[in-house]
Amino acid sequence: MNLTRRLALAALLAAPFAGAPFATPALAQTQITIQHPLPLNSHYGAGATAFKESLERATNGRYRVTIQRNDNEREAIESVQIGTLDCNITSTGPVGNFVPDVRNVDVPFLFRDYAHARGVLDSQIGQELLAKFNARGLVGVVWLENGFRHLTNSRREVNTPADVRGLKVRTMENQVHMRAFTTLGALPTPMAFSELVPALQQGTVDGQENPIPVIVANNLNQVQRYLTLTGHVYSPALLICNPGVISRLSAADRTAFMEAAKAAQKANRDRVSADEASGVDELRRRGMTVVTNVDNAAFQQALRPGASQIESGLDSALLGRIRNWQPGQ
Ligand code: EAX
Repeated sequence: MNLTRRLALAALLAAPFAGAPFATPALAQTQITIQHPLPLNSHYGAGATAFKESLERATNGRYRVTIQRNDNEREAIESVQIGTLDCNITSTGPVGNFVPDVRNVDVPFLFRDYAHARGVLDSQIGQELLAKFNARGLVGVVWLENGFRHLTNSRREVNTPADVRGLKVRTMENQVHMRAFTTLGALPTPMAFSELVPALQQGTVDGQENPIPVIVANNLNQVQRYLTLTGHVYSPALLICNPGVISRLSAADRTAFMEAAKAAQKANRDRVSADEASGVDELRRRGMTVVTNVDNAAFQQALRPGASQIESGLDSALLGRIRNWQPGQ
């Protein structure tokens, strides 16, 4: 090889470093993916977004959070459990199939109002329930909120428990809820949220039950005509993660992670409160017939004959603690 060619080759080999400062290795970045079943513009999306912004800011971008929609909560929990998904936000509906103790918070009319529900879940009682996830290959990171569930259907106005009789009602895959609707004389049909709208469109079911934020965010008014504000169940939600996500955190990053979880809880609950304040009027505006002055005591009375069945296998002492909980406890 002649001198010219050797000099050209040497110049070529030196070029990448010539004048270029030694490229500092890009700071290692950890990806965390969170799935949830609703539109980003929803009470779950608000929580996920707050988590993302808080953690990315607190770690100067060393953590990057990706938010995805997956409207099959049970499948998402399974993915978190086997480790193919980092975290998900879900209502407690399907969670009792993974962490049986969680079924205790799904009992109809267990929580008096939002203050009672939030107070209990933020108390020692809530922490004890979160600790139950560890033995099941999951981490219950923080309690979030879905809201008080109300009944919708497209067959008739529901004013009293007797009006529920004979309705085919989609429920979550939750034994406690299914037993409650059976007690009311309905025909409970459990299915994942991902199957709900097609089932309503095809008439496979007449109705469903969900909190106002879910009904509004998913435009269920397009497939349901009547809304009855039964408030029959308070539906908690959760941020659940794979244990590996948590165990890989340094002490400092774990603090940032938990602060992000609290930010998610605040944003989520604030959005539920906002949707509760405006959602019923919005659904009326969209054309739903809304029954507001519901005799909740009549629905509680109608469920009493089934109470032992509904609460079968649950923790009666825990249910008593929840019912008797007062602020400051
Ligand atoms: O968590 O499945 C349901 O009805 C849930 O309320 C919904 O997925 C939000």
